[in-house]
Amino acid sequence: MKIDGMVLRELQIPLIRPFETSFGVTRDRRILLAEIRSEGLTGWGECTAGERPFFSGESTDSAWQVILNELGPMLAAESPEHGGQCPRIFHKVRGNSMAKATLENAIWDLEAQREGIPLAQLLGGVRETVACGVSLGIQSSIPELMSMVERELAAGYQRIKLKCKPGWDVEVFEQVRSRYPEIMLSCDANSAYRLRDSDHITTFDEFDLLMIEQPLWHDDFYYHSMLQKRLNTPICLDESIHNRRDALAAIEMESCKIINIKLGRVGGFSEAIAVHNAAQERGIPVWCGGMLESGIGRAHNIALSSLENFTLPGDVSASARYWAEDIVEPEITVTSAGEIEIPDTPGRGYEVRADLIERLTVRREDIRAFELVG
Ligand code: OSB
Ligand code: MG
Repeated sequence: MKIDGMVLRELQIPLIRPFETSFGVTRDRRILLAEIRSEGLTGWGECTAGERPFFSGESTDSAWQVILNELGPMLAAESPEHGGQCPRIFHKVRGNSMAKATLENAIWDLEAQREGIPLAQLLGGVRETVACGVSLGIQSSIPELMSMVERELAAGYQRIKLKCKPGWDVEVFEQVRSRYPEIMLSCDANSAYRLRDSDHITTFDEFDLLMIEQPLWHDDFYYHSMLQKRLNTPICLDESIHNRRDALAAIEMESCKIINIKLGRVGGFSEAIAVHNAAQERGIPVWCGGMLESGIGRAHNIALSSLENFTLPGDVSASARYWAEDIVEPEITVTSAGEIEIPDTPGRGYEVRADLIERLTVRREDIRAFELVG
């Protein structure tokens, strides 16, 4: 398709409440959006990099630089027909998967509109609804957390995930589990533990958790496989999985029994589908992770979650949990059964609010096709 223009923007949007993980607190998001125009249509992509390089090595600023100076010009030079061509177009750039996903996902978004089919269908999705869970950050007290759990269960969410770290774990699990013996409960350490904590982590088994997400190092498979041997609770890997090969290695080594797929972390829809398929063929369930996205990233997560092997509730939840006003309409809502209906209209299925995006934009730059070196 002929690309008529590409724009990169940074939006600054406060979260309605701070989100705390083992690696830090996020209060205000700095979100990059790519807008790719072709033949009267506009595809949108959202960058899921954090403000600081604490979840992965990428940040809002690194992605801005890599998109403008490297990936954007490569894409402009190729004018791909399909989102699936993007990994080849970008292959010279190592890493920077969240920057790559920003552009690749915008191309898929555009392609679905051009074909006049829902993005979920273009991806090969088969589901009509997404099962939704929530990820609850570390709170200043257990009673505060308990009231959040109560509110989210009342709203219908099917699974509660508790962020944890040394000092915010067993006591918290004990209280939540004793009050709610039957709920689907999991935890996410974001790499907060070390191998010497293995005995401690095995005590999590008594809380009947659905999974323990990324307990050890962000880049590890081997020590997770050692830990998994000692645990009854399944380990789920998030940070460690960047592509299909990582998924295969983790499955082969028995480093995990469940995989969290995040579009940004794996570099976009193509690799997300490849990870999904590899896991499905080996009987490993997957679910869709979240990165505190605005409505555009959220719409893309919803479409991805329509694939068959997304059998566990994702961290895909309502816009109103994050934003006073979302940049898409309708905003994303969850039913009292804890589900999001996957749109059956062409493209991403949620309109962008151009006026609001303009108001929230703090920098904007045209992506240009430079003379490429090498
Ligand atoms: O590990 O899943 C994670 C947010 C930022 C960085 C990492 C993670 C998260 C979440 C939030 O858990 C999920 C959401 O978007 O609600
Ligand atoms: Mg995680």
